[in-house]
Formats: sequence, C-alpha cells, structure tokens
Amino acid sequence: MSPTQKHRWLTRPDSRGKKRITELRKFALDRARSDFESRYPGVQFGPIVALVAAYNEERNIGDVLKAMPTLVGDLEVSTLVVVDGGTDDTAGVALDAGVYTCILPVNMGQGAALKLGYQLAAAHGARYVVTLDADGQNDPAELASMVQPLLDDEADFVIASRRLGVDQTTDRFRRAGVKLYASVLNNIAGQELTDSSNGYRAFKIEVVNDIVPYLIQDQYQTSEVVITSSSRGWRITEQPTVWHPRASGVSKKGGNLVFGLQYAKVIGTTWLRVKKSNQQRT
Ligand SMILES: Nc1nc2c(ncn2[C@@H]2O[C@H](COP(=O)(O)OP(=O)(O)O)[C@@H](O)[C@H]2O)c(=O)[nH]1
Ligand SMILES: [Mg+2]
Repeated sequence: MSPTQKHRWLTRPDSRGKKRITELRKFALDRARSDFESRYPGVQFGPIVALVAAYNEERNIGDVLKAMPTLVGDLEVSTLVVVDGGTDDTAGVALDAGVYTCILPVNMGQGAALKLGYQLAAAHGARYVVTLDADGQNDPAELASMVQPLLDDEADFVIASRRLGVDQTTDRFRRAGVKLYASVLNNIAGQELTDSSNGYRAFKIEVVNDIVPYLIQDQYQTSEVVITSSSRGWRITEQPTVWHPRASGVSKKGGNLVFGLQYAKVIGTTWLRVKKSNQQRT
C-alpha cells in the first residue's frame, strides 16, 4: 500500500476542493452537451430513444448498434450513445455506425452518463427512452417488448427481468445478489420486482422528466432510479428478457464484493433521502 493510499483520508477534498470538483464536473458535462449540439444542430429524435452509456466498449458496442431496431411498429427509434470518456475508440465505432453520439471528455460513471442521455432525449423530442448496455448483455431485439407496456399504458416504467426470462451467465454470486437486492428494494419501495438491478429499462418521458432532478448517483444508479420512481408514484412493471454474458471484457463495476457493497450503499442512502424529503413534505 502506498503512503498516499494509506493516508487517503488526509487528502480527502475540503470544501474548496469539493467546489472545484463540482465545477470540473459541470465543465465536462457542458462541454459534452455543446459538442453534441454543434454536431447535430436542431436535431429531433424519433419518439423512441435507445440510450446506451458506453465506457471502453469498442470491441462490443458495434454489434449492439448493428442489432438495434430502427422501428417499433410505426414509431421511429433513434439510438443515442453517451461515450463515458475512456481510452479506446468507442466514440469512433459509434460515430461510424451513424448513431447520435455524445462524448464526455472524461469518465464520469454510468449514472452520470445516463443522466446526460436522459436530458438530451427529453430536450430533443423523445416520448419514450429505453436504456441498454453497450456490452451485449441486453438484446436490442427485445426493445419492442420492453416498450409495449408503455404503449398500452399499462405501466410508466418497465424493467427487464432475467429471472422471469433467461439468465445465460454462470456467476452464482451475482445471481444471489440480484435476488437479495431485489427483495431488499421491494421491502423499501413496496414493489414486487424480481430483477431491480437490470439496466435494460423503458420509461415514458414524463417519468424521466420527473425523476432526473433527484438523480445524484454517478455510477451505481439502478436502485436510485427504482426507489425514486416508486416514491413518485409511477407504475413499474417487469418484462422477461434474456441476460447474455458480456460479449468481451469484464464488468467495470468491480468484483462482486465491491459491486454488492456499493449497491447496498446506494439503496440505503437513496431510501434515507426519499424518507427525509417525504417527511419534509408532510
Ligand atoms: N462500469 C462502468 N460502466 C460504465 C461506465 N460508464 C458507462 N458504463 C456502461 O454501463 C454498462 C454496464 O456496465 P458493466 O461494467 O457491464 O456493468 P454490469 O453489467 O452491471 O456488470 C456498460 O454498457 C458500460 O459500458 C463507467 O464509468 N463504469
Ligand atoms: Mg454489463
């Protein structure tokens, strides 16, 4: 362990340091947004936006984009990739595929990248937003079935479920975690979800507009989105899907222990935040 790691608490940012980080974050987000606006001046997305946050996925994202549908019924699907910084050519692959591409100058985390994507989708005319991973774990061919409950007005927010569908991965610990965290989250949010951490999700734009101001998690965002939407009274449902192994590479969210602890932390802090704001309202 290096001295800097050992004494990290000594170098935690003070209030001026935190202010500087906030300013740098804003700078990066503003830069990505203004680059996007000048690359696609006056763009209007189709009614459905497929939103993909991608971090160092140059080897995987090309196939995902190739498989993306361009229509659901007679509704046009626009694909929007938010390239989350990184060191490979993810941006080049997305641009070559001809999809809308927004490029963050530095890595900000999946939550921050998706939040930027939600804002762009809402600002450019989307009526429905579907999020899916860039690594091939979600099948773009299932996008139509993800959106259907929204089109039928049976739900406002749809979450894919590998437990109602098929899980083709073999990691037993991750599987147990999916089950455990779904039950914790159901207790907190009063839902009956089987796979609350699945990133394949479809939203009505009204839900996106309503929850975006409450989203603060830069990375582990899945439970924050569910708890927030649930506390705001939106109707959440599930759709069975297939969960594929990553096309290549490994999860960038850390091993199961790191992932699990971070996930639990987000559930806890979001729940406390929602509880506090409900108390303030009453
Ligand atoms: N882990 C991670 N993923 C990111 C980040 N930014 C965007 N992503 C994308 O988020 C998706 C899910 O990430 P992944 O590491 O596969 O997480 P997992 O599927 O939950 O194990 C992928 O499409 C990533 O490319 C980031 O900073 N970290
Ligand atoms: Mg993945």
